[in-house]
Amino acid sequence: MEQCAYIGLGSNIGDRELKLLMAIAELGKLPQTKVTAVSPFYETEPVGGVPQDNFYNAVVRLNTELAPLELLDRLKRLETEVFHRVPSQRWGARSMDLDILLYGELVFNCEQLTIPHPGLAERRFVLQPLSDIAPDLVHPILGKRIIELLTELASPEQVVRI
Ligand code: PH2
Ligand code: MG
Ligand code: MG
Repeated sequence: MEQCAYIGLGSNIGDRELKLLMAIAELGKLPQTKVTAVSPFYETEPVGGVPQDNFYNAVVRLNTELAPLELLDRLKRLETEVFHRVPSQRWGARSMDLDILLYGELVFNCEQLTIPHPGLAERRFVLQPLSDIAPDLVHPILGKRIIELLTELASPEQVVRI
């Protein structure tokens, strides 16, 4: 069955804007998947305490028939095969990070994958672009709209629309 999934994109190595554009094109090439919305791009302060360059972040909405773990496998393959991502420190710099943020109203947890993404509600670099394309979407665990989560967020991290 076709589902609506939201993917977080992030890059802080190389030509970050080009990488986001390439990632969106690659997502559009996935089988049984269509890109149905793309957020603006943001330059964002790195979160997590590791000194590193600013990220570019964005969020994409997909309509997909891929099951969550199939989608995860496809995203991991894009990260390594197209963007040559190498294993790095947790929270460290990355050529491309593709995270499943939400998948319909699914609440799911296994060793490799947690949906909704556990950091979603605390990260301005996710909530800001997500609220640009889906302000009224309700978080399936917290029961709040994305725009509310963004408004309530206390964290001072800088996100600047480019
Ligand atoms: N991703 C991380 C850690 N910190 N900070 C920003 N600004 N943007 C990210 O995409 C990001 C991060 C781990 O995935
Ligand atoms: Mg991530
Ligand atoms: Mg990731």
